[in-house]
Amino acid sequence: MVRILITGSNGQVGSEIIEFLKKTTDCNILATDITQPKEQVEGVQYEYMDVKERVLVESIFKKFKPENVYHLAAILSATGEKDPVVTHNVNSTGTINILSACVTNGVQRAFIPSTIGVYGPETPKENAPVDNYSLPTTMYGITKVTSEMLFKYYHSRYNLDVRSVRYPGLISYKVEPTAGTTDFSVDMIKHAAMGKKYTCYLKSDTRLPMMYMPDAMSNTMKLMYQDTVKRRVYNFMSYSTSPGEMEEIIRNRIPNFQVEYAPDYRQAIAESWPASINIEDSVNDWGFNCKFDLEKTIDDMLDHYTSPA
Ligand code: AKB
Repeated sequence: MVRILITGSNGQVGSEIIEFLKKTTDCNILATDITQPKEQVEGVQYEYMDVKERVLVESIFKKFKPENVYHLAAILSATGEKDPVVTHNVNSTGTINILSACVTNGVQRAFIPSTIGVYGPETPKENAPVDNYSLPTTMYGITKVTSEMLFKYYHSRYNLDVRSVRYPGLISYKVEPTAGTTDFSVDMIKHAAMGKKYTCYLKSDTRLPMMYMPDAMSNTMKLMYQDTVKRRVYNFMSYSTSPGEMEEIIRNRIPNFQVEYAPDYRQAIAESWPASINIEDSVNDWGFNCKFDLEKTIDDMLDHYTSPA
């Protein structure tokens, strides 16, 4: 039974990873976060852990002795702009604390997600290359570039097997995203399912890379189960879409759905990111592939909101 420690376990990705691992692996999971889980998954242990607290992190690792780690605790782009110092402490200090604990406790493999937020305004808008990102303009992006540099350092200096993907906007219904720039995608579908008008904080033609959570999970696990990898970080994206395009697809299913556009500070964040990113290495190196296009994503999301299991 593989011993797996997860940080940020109550978040949008954390809660899905726990479910996915439970279904697909014979594992003993310690789920950690700074908040209580809304629902506890049977057979999973839960513990308070603030990744900023190095001594606490070390002691929990020493006690649990994880073989694999999924470090998901992070402050996302929109909230990140509200308090840059806290964002830096959680995202950068938190990451080095986890990397250090992985080395001192002999962790075999770690997953530390990155983001399209590492790209900045000078990056090509379309098909942004995996290796050539410009300087990000958000604190979230700065901390994630730092985190990529930190895990590459820990890999080359300590031979720690860290793997990472740059997630695009992730669309999911289980735990909603609360703090990102791409959250409109989930909010819009949810409002439509509830028969409510939606006020979107981005302009209708703002295109961003996106992906449905089941594809994000299956591809993340596929990467984690490769014996070896050629790169430490891979790009993930299923489709590039905009609020306007999503509105149109939803309106084909719910004709009276209404959207109003009232861009706020998140527009500048979205405009600093590429509209699409290059996923060739993910496809060629280990067979990245997605089942859900945008229409299928919207249909599946609407189904879950209107007839929850
Ligand atoms: C955000 O919007 O901050 C995140 C991300 C793209 O990393 N969803």
